[in-house]
Amino acid sequence: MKDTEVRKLTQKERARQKRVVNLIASENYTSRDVREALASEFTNKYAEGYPGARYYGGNEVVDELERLTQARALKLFKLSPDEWHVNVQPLSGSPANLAVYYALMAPFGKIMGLELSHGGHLTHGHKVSATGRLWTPVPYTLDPKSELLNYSAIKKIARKEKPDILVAGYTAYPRIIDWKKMRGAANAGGALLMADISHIAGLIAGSVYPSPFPYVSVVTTTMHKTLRGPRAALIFTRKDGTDFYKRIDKAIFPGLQGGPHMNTIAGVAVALREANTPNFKKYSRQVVKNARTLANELKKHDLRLVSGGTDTHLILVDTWRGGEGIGGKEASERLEREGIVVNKNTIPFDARSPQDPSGIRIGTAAETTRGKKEEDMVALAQRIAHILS
Ligand code: DSN
Repeated sequence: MKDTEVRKLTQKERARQKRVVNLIASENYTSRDVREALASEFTNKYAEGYPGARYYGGNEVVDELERLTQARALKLFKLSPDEWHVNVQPLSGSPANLAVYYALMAPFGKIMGLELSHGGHLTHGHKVSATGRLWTPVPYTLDPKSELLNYSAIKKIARKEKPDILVAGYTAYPRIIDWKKMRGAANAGGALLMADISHIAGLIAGSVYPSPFPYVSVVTTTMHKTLRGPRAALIFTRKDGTDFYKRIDKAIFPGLQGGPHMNTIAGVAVALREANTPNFKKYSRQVVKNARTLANELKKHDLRLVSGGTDTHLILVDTWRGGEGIGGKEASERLEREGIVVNKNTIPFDARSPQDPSGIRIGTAAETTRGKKEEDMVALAQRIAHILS
């Protein structure tokens, strides 16, 4: 690279990434092939529209690329093109969720999502997000005792509030979601069920987490967390006789986005192929094994985990313990000083602020990509406990 300033920063960031232990639950390391696709000539091409229906010339190759990416996305999740459509153009997870709401709900329609501080997402109808201002949020919470989803309570709210869309799939929920029960809750309220599997998509692809596809109408996911792809998102829509998938395509373009980032879509295609291999299945199994080991070891060191443990890549640690411990901000800063990067995070029913919440969120996807195994998790738990004590 001739630009010495940017080259130096790139080198600095590469060195930082190599130096630290990365336990950010939503990050991962892409392969060299994914990065090669991101830096390819596809970045030069404008391709507003969809394959076979573009607004610029010279799109014969990107048409092939987009169709290939769609086919790979459906194949990865074992979906038939007769039953499911996939849009591979969303720039990231938030625009993908926005597009679904924009396509399928009238203004001020109701979005029923898990409260952000309980593990939901801004775009599941939080009031500081456009999704909570343009539509009406109907939040649900976790059970205060078990810190798990309470399906009968969710069903009750759905029955009473009759949301347009019920969102399942979270950013800080370490447990299995019972998709069938969520379907039951959606049915009780006459709602469309949407799964946002951004965090768990790689685990679903690797067959270590139950698939929502048999139960839902729409699935959104980012590519860059457990799926180990570039920063991008996908929207899957069931072809159930409605025109929902056509409406979602229109919401992405021309509704909300312009030209798709074709170089990113090339990276998505590469990542989807990588995820459809026995090696990736092995990787996903190891991600969960590592998280379980880390969780069990942290508990041995007397740390309190929200919900008591994990079924996924993700662990939520209550560092505050009602005032006996330290806040999440201090905990994450202490860890970072020692080369362990996590994020501070609210815990369910958190009495503290999101800027200095009661916990930290830990994930094993990135370090598992780097080859870490259970024995490394044992040592890591010891270090974390020592730093936090
Ligand atoms: N940034 C994502 C996460 O960390 O879970 C949510 O948008």
